[in-house]
Amino acid sequence: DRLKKKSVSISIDPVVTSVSKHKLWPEIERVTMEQLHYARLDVGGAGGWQLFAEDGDMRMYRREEEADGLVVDPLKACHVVKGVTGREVCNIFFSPEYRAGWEATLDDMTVVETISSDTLVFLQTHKRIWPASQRDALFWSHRRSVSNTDDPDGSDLWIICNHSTEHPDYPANAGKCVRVYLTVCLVCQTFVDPPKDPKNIRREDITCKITYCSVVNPGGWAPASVLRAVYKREYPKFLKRFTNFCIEQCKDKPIVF
Ligand code: 16C
Repeated sequence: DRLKKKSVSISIDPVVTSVSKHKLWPEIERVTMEQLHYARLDVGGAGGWQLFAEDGDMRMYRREEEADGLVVDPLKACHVVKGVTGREVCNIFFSPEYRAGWEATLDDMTVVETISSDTLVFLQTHKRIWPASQRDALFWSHRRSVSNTDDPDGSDLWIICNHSTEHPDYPANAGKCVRVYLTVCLVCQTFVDPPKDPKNIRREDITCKITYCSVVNPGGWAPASVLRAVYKREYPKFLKRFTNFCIEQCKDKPIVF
């Protein structure tokens, strides 16, 4: 038994060892697990969520909130997508190579640090909304799977958590952009119906349940009415475009569970 323990401790992936020593790691761990908990809470009841967009299986809720006079309305969305797994959807949301294919508000994206294969730091500039200044965002993005013992019908969960950070080489508000501050998470779970031997599962048997939560602080002045109008238009557009992109990307490829 002692020997067994020893072999476990020496087989730890060196990347995992180094990521857990990174100065951001305690924050990444904490925010990711908080966001997972928050995403799994129901939108009914005392949360005060109001439905603002609905299309097929997609539902989008928001709460009107302000911080220091700026609109920071939290958003929560649920969607059901057929033919893709949670792992595939999360992989597309996380991976830099797909971003330009679905992120319609993007002007530019750079990976400024690779903390691990599942943890990157992104600098993005977004399209300008007249009459406000252009915005940029600097955030870490973390991907992980979480075992899901409470739900015998579903598979493990996959989560991507994005959260604003700082970097000495990319100070906020130094150029023409105003920096936004964001906390975003995408949580996905795969269901197979009817249940089958894994090697016989086809894309039409799989369904992915998606929860997307977002809070974006605009970081500086932007008219509330313009912001809320942009929210109302851009979030449904994002979730439809993103999920259609996932279906297109995956359709002729082997299923990745
Ligand atoms: O979660 C999403 N994308 C991820 C990967 O890119 C990541 C990024 C979040 C970006 C958050 C918004 C940054 C400011 C956008 C400026 C809006 C441009 C609109 C242009 C319209 C012509 O987590 C998907 C994100 C979907 C974003 C929907 C739009 C959100 C509007 C938020 C408004 C923020 C303040 C803008 C102040 C002028």
